[in-house]
Amino acid sequence: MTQKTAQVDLKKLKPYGDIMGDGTLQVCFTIPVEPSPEAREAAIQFCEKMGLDHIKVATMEKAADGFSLFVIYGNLKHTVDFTKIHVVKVDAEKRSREEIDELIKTKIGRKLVVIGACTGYDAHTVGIDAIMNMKGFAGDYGLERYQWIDARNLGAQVLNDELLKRALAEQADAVLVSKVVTQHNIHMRDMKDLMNRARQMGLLEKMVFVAGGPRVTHPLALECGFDAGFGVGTKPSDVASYIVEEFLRRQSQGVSKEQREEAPQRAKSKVRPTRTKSRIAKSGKRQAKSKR
Ligand code: B12
Repeated sequence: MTQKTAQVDLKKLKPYGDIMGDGTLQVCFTIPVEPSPEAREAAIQFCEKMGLDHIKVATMEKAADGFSLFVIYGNLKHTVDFTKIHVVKVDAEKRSREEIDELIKTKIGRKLVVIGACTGYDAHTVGIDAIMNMKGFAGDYGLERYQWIDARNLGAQVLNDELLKRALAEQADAVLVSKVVTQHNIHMRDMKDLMNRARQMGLLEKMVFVAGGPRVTHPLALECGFDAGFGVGTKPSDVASYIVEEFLRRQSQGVSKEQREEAPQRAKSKVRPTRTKSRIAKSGKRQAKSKR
């Protein structure tokens, strides 16, 4: 694999199957007709329209009455210029639980209070539990396991107002919000509402706001006014790494509220900048919080 990597044309990147540049990929889909030679031909035509050639139908099976499932291999004609890709992403060095605990202990000297909930009428607790509860997710311990994080998981169906009042009362350093249900964009409405309330309560300066869920992305979270967003496959240590780094960033550099509020607009712009430095870190001075 190492030798093949050396031959990669990053300006004309293609999926890899067997030979560099072959563009081989697998697609799987269902069409709402019974399996038949006509259904197979329809599936091939879909693949041609997707830009595949050398199409091989590996599987055509009845998925249910009136439905056929296909697994198809083909070679993609299209290429992507990898050198021109710019992604707005969470900017934090990935650290282990032990490293994060050590960082908080030595650089902050007190436990970070992290409060989290699945908000609104969303009853999906599994995502926020995966991040916060002791046992964690995919072999990565949850925030409750961190010695220097005081993790408080409020569970599901917590209203925005309630979450923010608790965060204020408990002097939270970070607020974690889980949104799973996205029907009619309810997740975005709820997320924006929470951040508007947080702004009105003067909490933007005081707390790091993080959103997560299967349909949440970092740019979407920025658009809704959050500091960061995490999606599918997130591990607790990803979140802890970000929170501690962001906290330290604010402590050392500070940032003005105005600059911070203007930042989400940038995520909407057509040319999305690569965030080699944090959006927040680049902003001006912010007073480090001193409490407890
Ligand atoms: C389990 C489940 C339920 C359970 C929830 C039980 C519980 N205690 O959580 C029950 C049965 C209650 C349920 C109910 C409903 N559900 Co449901 N449910 C699911 C299911 C099968 C699994 C979700 C899950 O647990 N995933 C596992 C976790 C670990 O993954 P995750 O949430 O993505 O979390 C990870 C990341 O996203 C991220 N993350 C998540 N939150 C956060 C937060 C922060 C701060 C961070 C940093 C990261 C982070 O980290 C996690 C770990 O990597 C999904 C389908 C699916 N396969 O995904 C449907 C699904 C989510 N449900 C769905 C729906 C529609 C409903 C109902 C509306 C159905 C109905 N008509 O009644 C109700 C809604 C009830 C309500 N008021 O919310 C839809 C949502 C569609 C949409 N996009 O809006 C899905 C996708 C099913 C589908 N395909 O239609 N559901």
